[in-house]
Amino acid sequence: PAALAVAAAAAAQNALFTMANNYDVVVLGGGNSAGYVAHNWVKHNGGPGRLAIVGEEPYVSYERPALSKAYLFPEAPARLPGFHTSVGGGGDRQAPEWYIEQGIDFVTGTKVTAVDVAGKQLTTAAGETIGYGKLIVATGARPVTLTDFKTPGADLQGVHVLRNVQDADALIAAMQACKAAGDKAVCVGGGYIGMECAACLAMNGLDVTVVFPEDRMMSRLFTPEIAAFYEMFYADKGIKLIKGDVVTALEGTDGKVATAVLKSGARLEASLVLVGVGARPNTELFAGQLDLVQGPPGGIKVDGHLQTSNPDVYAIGDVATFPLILTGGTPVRQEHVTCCRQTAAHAVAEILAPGGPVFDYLPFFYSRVFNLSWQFYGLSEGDMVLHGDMASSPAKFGAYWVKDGAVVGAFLEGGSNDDNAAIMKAVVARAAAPADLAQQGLAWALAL
Ligand code: NAD
Ligand code: ISD
Repeated sequence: PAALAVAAAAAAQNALFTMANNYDVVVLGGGNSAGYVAHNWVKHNGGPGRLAIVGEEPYVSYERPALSKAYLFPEAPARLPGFHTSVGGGGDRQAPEWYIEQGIDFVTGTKVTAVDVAGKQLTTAAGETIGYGKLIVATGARPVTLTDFKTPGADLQGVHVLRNVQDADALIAAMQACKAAGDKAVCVGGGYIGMECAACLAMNGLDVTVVFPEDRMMSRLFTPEIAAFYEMFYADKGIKLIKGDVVTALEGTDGKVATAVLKSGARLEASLVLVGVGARPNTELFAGQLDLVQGPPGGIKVDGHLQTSNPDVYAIGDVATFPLILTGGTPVRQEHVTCCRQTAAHAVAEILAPGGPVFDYLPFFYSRVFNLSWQFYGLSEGDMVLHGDMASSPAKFGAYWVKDGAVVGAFLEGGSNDDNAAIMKAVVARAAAPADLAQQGLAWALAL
């Protein structure tokens, strides 16, 4: 039934559009980035009838971050069409009708199975072809699964990943069944998905254990001091964290998961297993046609104009590996909604008025769980200086990273919009760090 509903949603929407067989600009992939291409196309008067978006998901673009947060809330959860792009970026809520009004064709539920870069043409699963003048690749990334790790039992029923609305709907159904049966849940991975979803599962009244190999949660970004605060908070909410361990097998009966077996030998009861062990960029359609980055961070290589090795093809969002000006051009991929918004804006500006400035990105990450909310800007390099009060309620504390006397990164929990803007400004300015930075704390950034 779920698959039928999805197909019906895509069919109903596609009935609104007539697809031409050639466009000036085609976006391949209908995710978060594609919505921001459309937003910027309209903003820069790209004109009607020139832009098409082709996506496999049955919905026009939406703000993906909602799926691991408000979509899973027990009370008043976010639902489409409430969070279509570009509500998160402060723009119009671009429901299907919006695209029609703007003269942008957005076909959903349509998988592109081949791209002929030399011939400037896409082929869909149904065998239709779409020609383009410029192509914007926005194919995103897909979750790494336990099947990728060849973990026995990875395909049992009850094992979930989270990337799209269908995944989230399946997770919600599993969450309700797990709760009704009085069963337990296990989250695999201590990164964004693992930690945001563990919080939501606990908010829904589930007994949750999170398992990850590192010595602390969110180890990509959190220092031991910062992680200790959030780990204590999770413990207070009844969430158990098993660090330094991995799931080596899942066992079940009648095809349904029942137990997670860990490398340490521990066995955890679980009828719901949520896997958040990273994502891989969707580059396969371009193998042998565009320069791809072999090895981490993977992705499609682009230059400072987001142009790939073929000048008529651009790449944006999670799939694009671009030079980070801040570090002298290190190739990076940033799986983050801010990057998808900014790369989309940059590619559209470049296509409509070539030869603009190069893309200069400031790494930014944020998360919201329970009543907590943090933001991070810049680089976590050099010496870390902690400030603020972790023990206050609500907690308000932060950290600066100081390199060669300048502040190159800043983290803040519990900041207001003004506070967050101030730490960002300090990082952008690479402001000189005073000797008493720890004592001055947030006040230092606010006074700049
Ligand atoms: P992640 O990289 O944030 O975290 C992956 C986690 O899985 C790490 O703790 C890693 O050590 C662990 N892991 C890897 N292999 C494992 C194994 N075999 N067993 C157990 N743990 C293992 O990736 P994610 O949480 O899957 O998120 C996917 C992408 O979506 C990320 O790029 C993330 O940035 C993005 N995302 C961002 C946000 C946000 O910015 N707030 C929220 C959700 C997702
Ligand atoms: O900010 C975020 C967030 O919460 C995500 O899930 O960025 C990611 C993107 O949706 C994927 O990179």
